[in-house]
Amino acid sequence: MVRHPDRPVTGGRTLPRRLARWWSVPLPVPPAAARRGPWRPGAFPSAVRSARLTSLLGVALGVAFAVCFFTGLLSHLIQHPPAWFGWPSRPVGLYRFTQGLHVATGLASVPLLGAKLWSVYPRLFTWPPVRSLAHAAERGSVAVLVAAALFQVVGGVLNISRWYAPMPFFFTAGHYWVAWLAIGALVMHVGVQLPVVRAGLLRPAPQPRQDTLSRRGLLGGVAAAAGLITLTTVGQTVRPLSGLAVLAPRRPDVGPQGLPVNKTASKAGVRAMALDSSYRLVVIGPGRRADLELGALHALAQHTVELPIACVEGWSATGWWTGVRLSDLVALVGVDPGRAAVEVESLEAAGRYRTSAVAPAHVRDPLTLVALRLNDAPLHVDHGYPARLIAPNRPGVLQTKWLSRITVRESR
Ligand SMILES: Nc1nc2c(c(=O)[nH]1)N[C@H]1C(S)=C(S)[C@@H](COP(=O)(O)O)O[C@H]1N2
Ligand SMILES: [Mo]
Repeated sequence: MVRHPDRPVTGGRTLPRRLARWWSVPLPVPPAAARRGPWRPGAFPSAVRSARLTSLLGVALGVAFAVCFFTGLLSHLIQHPPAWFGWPSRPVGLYRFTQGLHVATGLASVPLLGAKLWSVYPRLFTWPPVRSLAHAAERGSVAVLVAAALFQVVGGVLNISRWYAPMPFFFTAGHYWVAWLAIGALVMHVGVQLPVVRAGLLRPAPQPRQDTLSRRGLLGGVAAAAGLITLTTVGQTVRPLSGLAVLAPRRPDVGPQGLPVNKTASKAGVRAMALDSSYRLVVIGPGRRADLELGALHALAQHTVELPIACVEGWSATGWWTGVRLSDLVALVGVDPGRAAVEVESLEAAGRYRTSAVAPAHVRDPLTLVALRLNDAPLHVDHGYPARLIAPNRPGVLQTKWLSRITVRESR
């Protein structure tokens, strides 16, 4: 389109331009008499609130949310891999690190989000409440962001505390989809607020009034709260700090054989079957099948590896696992372990974690075991006796316990 120099850029006759004008047409201001309560001028006298404070908190929260989003997305992709996605089996503790970071940044967001909402909530009561449709849309997107952020942080904390009653939906699916909503609204919010943040951070900090909490004091308090929460929870996955993990929902060293238990054999309804002497592990290949009783499994070459269980909930614990290499079982049914994909099944009749897929990288890794022993003793029934999968760099949910069947197929 050729733009004539003296034709104004806005105010043309094209439909988008007319819409844009209509979109920002000022709406009528409600009568002044309606401006009461929190809407009256000067209803929020705190001198601590400022564009600078909100900007600093916003930057910290933005970084925490970004890290939390990407580590969470990674965890989702590992558990539900699309065709283009491959997750390596090394380094052994990579998932332990990324998921520890996911939960740690989520927990650190609690005080950051609280302070950020406190610093901006007077804006809920701007006057007039809606200036134009554009203004209404912007306020609506902030409402979505706040609701989604609260949903993610509160839901995440409930989940790691294993308190599912307030969440009458499948947590993982809700947490995943609302994460996209939150990150979309966050990107929009950052786009809209960037000039404000820049100005807020470049402006010199104004002198706080003497009689109130200082801005520096508030920021210090928020940083201290975030630090304290991190210090008292991160020990659930950072072993040297486990002594400080007083607020962590799980102690990484409490449980049978010194490891936490996610779901007990009784809860999974497999206890009797797991302890029955007629137990067999069935390995099925494309052309051959092996039914292995416990004695036969013990008669195969045994290997011991040091590997962590790294739960999606953010706790992790290292054990010494002894058992048969998965690649040896694959070879037993005549498939080249270098080119095999596996599905393992548990004795559980139902439940989300009764099966898991093992991708070729993990199948051929010599550290991937069908473990029969833990820390130099037979596996405790709650840790998956008679046999469980343990593989390097894999979420806990995929370390299937009480194995009953292994299906092997050749991969391209
Ligand atoms: N069959 C089966 N295996 C399972 C589970 C399960 O519910 N059923 N829970 C998984 C989860 S979420 C984790 S974190 C690990 C925990 O293993 P542990 O209980 O031996 O510590 O087991 C995994 N294996
Ligand atoms: Mo888990």
